[in-house]
Amino acid sequence: MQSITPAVSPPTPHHRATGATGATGATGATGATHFIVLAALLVIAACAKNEAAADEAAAPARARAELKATAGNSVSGQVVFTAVEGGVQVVANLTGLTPGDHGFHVHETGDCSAPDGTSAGGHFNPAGHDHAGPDSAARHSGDLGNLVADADGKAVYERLDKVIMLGGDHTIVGRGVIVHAGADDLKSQPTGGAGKRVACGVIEVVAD
Ligand SMILES: [Cu+2]
Ligand SMILES: [Zn+2]
Repeated sequence: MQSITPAVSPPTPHHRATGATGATGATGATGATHFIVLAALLVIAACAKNEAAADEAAAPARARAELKATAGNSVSGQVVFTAVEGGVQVVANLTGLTPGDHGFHVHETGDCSAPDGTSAGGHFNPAGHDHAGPDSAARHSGDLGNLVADADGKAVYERLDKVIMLGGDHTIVGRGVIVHAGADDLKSQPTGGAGKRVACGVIEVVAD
């Protein structure tokens, strides 16, 4: 603050002198204005830098969800989310599925207490987009498409996703992961018509 005070005060005494000093006063005022604008920009830049640092500090490198079967089902497994260059690597391994496609999403609420998994709420959608496939430009953040189970009911899913985030306002940490009984058609609103929820898990940070 010491450096700002002298830059603002000098023009004042010059105004008391003859008419010729009007220009001097104006120049001094302009200089002071520039200085204040510059100082304000520096403060704004410093704040932005601090916010970015806070976001980085808050974003974990890895998160995981242990999926457990909802009532009447035997699906279980694990989903791991790892921060990588360009996005988040999603790797899921599930067993106990019926062969074929199964809708696979991050849901809004990390609550699997309801026997049918409905306590996890709807698809996580912080940007207010329509439901879509994982590669659509506009989609729910939680739209991860389908798991594909083989004849033995096992599914392995791997995807580098550029939408979901492990930190910041739109973090998926603390939210739910749901696997559905049927296929996500990637277009029906608001859930892709994927049917009942057969497994549910809560996304938690993995300690290093
Ligand atoms: Cu879902
Ligand atoms: Zn969706």
